[in-house]
Amino acid sequence: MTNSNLNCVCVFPSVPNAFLDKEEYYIGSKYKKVVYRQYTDSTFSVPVERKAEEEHLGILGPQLHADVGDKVNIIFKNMATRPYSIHAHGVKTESSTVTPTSPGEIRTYIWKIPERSGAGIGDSACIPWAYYSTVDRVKDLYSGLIGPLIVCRKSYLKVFNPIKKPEFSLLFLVFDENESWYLDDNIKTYSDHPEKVDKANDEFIESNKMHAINGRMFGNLQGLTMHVGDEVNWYLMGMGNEIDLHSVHFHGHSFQYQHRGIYSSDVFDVFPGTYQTLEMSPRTPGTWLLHCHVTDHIHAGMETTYTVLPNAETKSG
Ligand SMILES: [Cu+2]
Repeated sequence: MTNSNLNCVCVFPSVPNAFLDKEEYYIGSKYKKVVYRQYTDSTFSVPVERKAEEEHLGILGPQLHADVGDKVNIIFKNMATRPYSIHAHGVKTESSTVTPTSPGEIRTYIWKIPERSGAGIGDSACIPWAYYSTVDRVKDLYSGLIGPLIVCRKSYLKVFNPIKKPEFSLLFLVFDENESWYLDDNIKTYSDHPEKVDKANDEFIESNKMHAINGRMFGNLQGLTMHVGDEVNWYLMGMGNEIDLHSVHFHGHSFQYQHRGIYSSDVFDVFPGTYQTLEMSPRTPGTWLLHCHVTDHIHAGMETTYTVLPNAETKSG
């Protein structure tokens, strides 16, 4: 374990930029999205309140967990205004097509978790996949429908619970709001002069590319809080376009990852459609920068912080 970045000076851009400013007619920093959210039962009357350890998920749906060999029933109600679905990368379904669910409709999606979806010999015990909507994979994703599915080795949960590791899922994705189903809504709601918007204008298009971690930018992703002594799993998820080549850099701590061997680093590259578990043992209390290392993406806001609190032992010692 190395702490080579302990002395980094971390500077956030102090001037707002093209992505956040509304100027004369841009949309600004806030967009209407559609999201996956959990309910207490199939009446869909009471939403499950997010706990502190889930706050970091931001725009993501809930962290779903399954073991290899499990059959997962997802009861899905579409409360949005256009057809959507839910399907996970890496799972087996009975049909080769995923049936869309119309607004107001309830449908059960069944996911089987085959051996091949679990960790390989050289992998961490739990590995992330993504679930998303497949009615229009591109537009549904950019509209906001995505979440993490964590697949663990068979019986891993039984063996290791109740010693639960803190788990943080991070999606590095430039949300291209030009591709969202809600672009017209957003122009109408948030632009100060919707009538002046030219959707083909290059600067307008650029202003809608939101360089986000879990849908949040410029240090606004909250809830990445852990303690000295924790064994933390970070689940990195990559999605998107050719712009979505992200070098995920943690200040303050290195992590370990497995790929036919165990490696230590503090940077890990994610590409669209790739997922990776990083294991970290935080030892140094503080608030640390966590960001994409691509210069353009730093300027555009793909950065946040994580906080390591001292544990009781450290405090008394
Ligand atoms: Cu990046």
